[in-house]
Amino acid sequence: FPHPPGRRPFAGDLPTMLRGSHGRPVQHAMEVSAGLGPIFEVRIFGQKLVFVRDAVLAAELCDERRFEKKLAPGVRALRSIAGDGLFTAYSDEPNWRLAHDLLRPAFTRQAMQRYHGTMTSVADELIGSWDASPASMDVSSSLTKMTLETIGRTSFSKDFGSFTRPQVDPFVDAMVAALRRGQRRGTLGPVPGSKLLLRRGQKAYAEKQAYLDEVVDGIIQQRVASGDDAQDDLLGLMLHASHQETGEKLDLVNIRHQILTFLVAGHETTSGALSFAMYYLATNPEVRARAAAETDEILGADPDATPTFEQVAKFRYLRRVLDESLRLWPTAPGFARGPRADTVIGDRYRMRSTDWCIVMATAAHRDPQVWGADPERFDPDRFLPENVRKRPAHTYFPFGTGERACIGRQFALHEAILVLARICHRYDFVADPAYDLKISERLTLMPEEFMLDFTRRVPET
Ligand code: MNH
Repeated sequence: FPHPPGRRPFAGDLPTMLRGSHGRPVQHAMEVSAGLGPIFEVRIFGQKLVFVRDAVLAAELCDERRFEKKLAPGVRALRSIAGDGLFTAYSDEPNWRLAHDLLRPAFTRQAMQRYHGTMTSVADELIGSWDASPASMDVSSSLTKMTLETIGRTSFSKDFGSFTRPQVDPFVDAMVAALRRGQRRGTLGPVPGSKLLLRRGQKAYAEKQAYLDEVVDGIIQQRVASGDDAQDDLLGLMLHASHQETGEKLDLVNIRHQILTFLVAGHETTSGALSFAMYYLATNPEVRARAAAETDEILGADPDATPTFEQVAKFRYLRRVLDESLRLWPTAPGFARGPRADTVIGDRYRMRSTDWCIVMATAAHRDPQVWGADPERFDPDRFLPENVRKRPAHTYFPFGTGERACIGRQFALHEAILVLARICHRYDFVADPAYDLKISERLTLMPEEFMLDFTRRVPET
């Protein structure tokens, strides 16, 4: 496969991938691979990574009969935190199927109805914090507080006090540190001597890990001790549901892995998606006006109105804004796929059953073959039903694909639309023209240093 110029003996493409990357491997890879065609490879000390940029090739890799999810190094590195939890489980690990079958009821439309009240009150706390200090708010960090509270409270009855306490909960600190460590391990993995490099900070990390486990085990024990055996949230299902056919239940270590999985997978991806949507709303006055008009139409004249459960599904324009934001910046920027048996992709590239490649959603979502001559342009109307129908299947995958696709998709969409509606109904906000979109990477993509002033608006009805 083509590779970026400047390959060296031993280190391979590592110098190219590091130089000028500034801790932003995805954005850097987009740049260095721009001219390399549909598929390219990067060699790092003998380890070969293959990336797919092309939408048609990506669609082929989504064929579940021929391909399945594999764990990219960055995901494998998370197994020290999340073990065989849903996201980090190997496709053939028995606990994946068991947990998937047991936990699916937590993500039905009926379940969303149960979470709606909690989601609403967390959104109220966010709005309260912006009402109280409307100038120069850091959008991504506010939204990250909100999504963490939502997943914590709806799924495990855990309140992190993000909006009510001045200090960040130590659990959140420990989780962020553990993730950073995981990412470092993922990147340094193939580098000779990485074990030595990683030994630094090993002890502090082990302490953080132990603390995370302790808090989560505390959450589990508290529920067990309460005698509450309802199965109406994730934790209840994890503890008390048994498999319809086999009667099997999740064990306590796996439940700990699942809780950490949901806390990690369930908040930064959603807050990133919301933050990008806020960025595009704040920089496109006509989009913002249409969004605000839609909220006035559905919510009416009362600026405190909160969408009901049924109303959330009615914000079709806001949904398109979110879809289009996730097209340009899929906050989970890629996923790994490999063949179930030796095969050929794109009619010419041989893949063995042990091979795998990373589908670069950031690149495939901008492929002109699918998205037209101006794929960089933000245009929510690309997601009008008549336009969606014209596109080939499996060319838009912000939530992954197949049976390992995101289990939390409906949850994320319900929460995101609910809060976007409240924000667009209540405030006007304009980005500082001097702000250039800057994106940080920590497994997920997130706008950085993105500040907005919020002005109260009067709904027009
Ligand atoms: Mn989520 C898997 C993106 C919100 C829980 N998620 C995935 C995958 C993508 C993804 C992509 C597939 C990864 C892969 O193939 O390796 N997730 C998102 C995005 C958002 C999101 C873009 C928000 C926007 N995810 C959420 C929320 C939750 C969640 C919210 C929990 C409430 N996601 C998961 C879990 C998996 C997953 C769990 C693993 C599913 C599996 O493999 O069975």
